[in-house]
Amino acid sequence: MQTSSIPRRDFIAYSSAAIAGLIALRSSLARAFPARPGEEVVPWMDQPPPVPDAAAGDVQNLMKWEDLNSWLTPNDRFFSISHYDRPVIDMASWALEVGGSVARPLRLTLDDIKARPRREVVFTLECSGNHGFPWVTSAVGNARWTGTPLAPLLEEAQVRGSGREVVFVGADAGEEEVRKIKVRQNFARSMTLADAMSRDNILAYEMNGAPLPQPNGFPLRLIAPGWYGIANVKWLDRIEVRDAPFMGRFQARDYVTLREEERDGRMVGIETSVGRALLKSAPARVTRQGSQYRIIGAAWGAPIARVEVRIDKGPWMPATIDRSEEADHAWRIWSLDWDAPAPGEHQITSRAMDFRGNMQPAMEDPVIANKRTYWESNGQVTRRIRVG
Ligand SMILES: Nc1nc2c(c(=O)[nH]1)N[C@H]1C(S)=C(S)[C@@H](COP(=O)(O)O)O[C@H]1N2
Ligand SMILES: [Mo]
Repeated sequence: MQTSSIPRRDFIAYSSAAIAGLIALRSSLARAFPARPGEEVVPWMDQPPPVPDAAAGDVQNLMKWEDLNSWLTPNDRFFSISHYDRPVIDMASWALEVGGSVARPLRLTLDDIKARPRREVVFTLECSGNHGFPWVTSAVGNARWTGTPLAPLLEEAQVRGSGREVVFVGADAGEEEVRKIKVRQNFARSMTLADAMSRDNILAYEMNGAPLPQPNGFPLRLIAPGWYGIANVKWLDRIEVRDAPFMGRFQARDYVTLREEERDGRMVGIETSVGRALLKSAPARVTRQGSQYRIIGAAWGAPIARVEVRIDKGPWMPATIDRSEEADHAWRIWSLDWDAPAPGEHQITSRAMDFRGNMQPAMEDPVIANKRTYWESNGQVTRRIRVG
């Protein structure tokens, strides 16, 4: 599977390279992106509208897909989303607390956390609202996150037998109303104890080798690879083990998907909390070198086996997946050469397939068409472009 999907140009290079040279080639490919000297970027015709004023505080720094030219998203080009304030943490008094249903509560300064074992993970973080509104189509980015594994910390705190959920609490807060009662609440999200204990989870203090930027959660955030953005709590302040399910706003009242499903010929509305990431892809940019066009995109949300591209109403064509940079939870960059397209307007759609045989759903698929809320919009993305 792996071998048959190596792009042909790479395969030719591999077979003619000496073993020693192969290692050097690998590391040079590791910096590659499907770019050609002197190419120009052809902008999409269907540009997203600007972020509305009412959401401009929450959603910031959305990238322009046409600007995507690296596997890792630089920190200054990484989007940020916050639902309350964006707290500036006073490091003189900050410490992470681990408490609740634990036998040994912990209190750790940033230095304590940095002194613990270090682990890094490259993870593509997407907001589950991405493509849910016309103005948010690029709330996704790929970064190398560094921190300390979460599981040993929970083990040290000795979770009691009754503990079933782990709540991650941010320093940001706002006023919420529950049955006419107003209460100030911190941003918080939970996971089952088993999910929290996943070896993938880290408490991250670095992003792409720099201290975590303030908009992305300085000094510390949860990085939960394989989960939508919402689970990756920023400005982390407290980790609390609870005996009963957590029902906070961003767990149980918002970031909830309402979908109608057929049951014995009737439609039944089912609400689920947004959690694990879903298989997705999108065309990112079209480049041009004379009459040679190339479509480049990204695919993420699951281990990507295959990406196909459709131009107008034509056949689905396999894209070449760049395997030079691979990480379990990171997006794959793909490309398709498009030689001498006819002048005029064209539509470009991509669809991703994972190694389990799942396919990114079409927009008409009931799983998307019968979804009533905007979260988890992982339907196939179509972009429009003018040639010539
Ligand atoms: N404390 C806190 N963490 C948070 C949020 C928030 O509002 N407060 N927003 C979440 C959402 S909705 C997303 S999509 C991701 C975005 O991460 P980023 O801002 O680093 O891109 O952070 C998540 N973590
Ligand atoms: Mo989000």
